[in-house]
Amino acid sequence: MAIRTILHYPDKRLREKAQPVTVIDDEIRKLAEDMAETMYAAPGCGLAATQIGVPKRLFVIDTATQDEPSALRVFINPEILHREGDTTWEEGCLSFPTVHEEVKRAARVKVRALGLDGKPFELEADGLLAVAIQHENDHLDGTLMIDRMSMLKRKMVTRKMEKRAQRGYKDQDEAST
Ligand code: GNR
Ligand code: NI
Repeated sequence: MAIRTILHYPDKRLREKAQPVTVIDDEIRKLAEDMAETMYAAPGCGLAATQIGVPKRLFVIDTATQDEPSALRVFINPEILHREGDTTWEEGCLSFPTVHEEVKRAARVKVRALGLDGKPFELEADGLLAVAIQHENDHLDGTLMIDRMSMLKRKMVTRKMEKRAQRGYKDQDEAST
């Protein structure tokens, strides 16, 4: 197991479209393990392979709260089959440290994916899990939460992230908020 480096906007690799996983072998199992470890260490409730510079279609999610047992889910080659309703959620993204902004998404989704065992499964989700599935699925297409914000907020966030990159991430993020 290893903690991988999470790419930060404006890293261009975050804009790459990820390719389907063709075989679930030891390499993919190791990648999924590393992604889970990286997500828990961050900490975050989801992580897409794109965010660690691996352009493959898989992500991990664990939306369990602190008092709940961990509930790691691995989604390989996910497809959102159905979206229903609307919700606005204050989202964060590990590729946009310190940014928390409201994003509108479907309130409920039905998703199909392969598990680590290679077997297809379907899941109907609402609440944070539905939001996280849409957020992670977006990463696999190179879509970021700024793409779903108002133009004004998008400009504020991109400028903040560009300044942060220019500083070489040396200062504490909190110092600039
Ligand atoms: O840790 C995360 N929290 C979060 C909160 C609300 C909506 C989406 C997310 S996903 C994010 C981790 C991340 O960047 N995944 O790509
Ligand atoms: Ni994200």
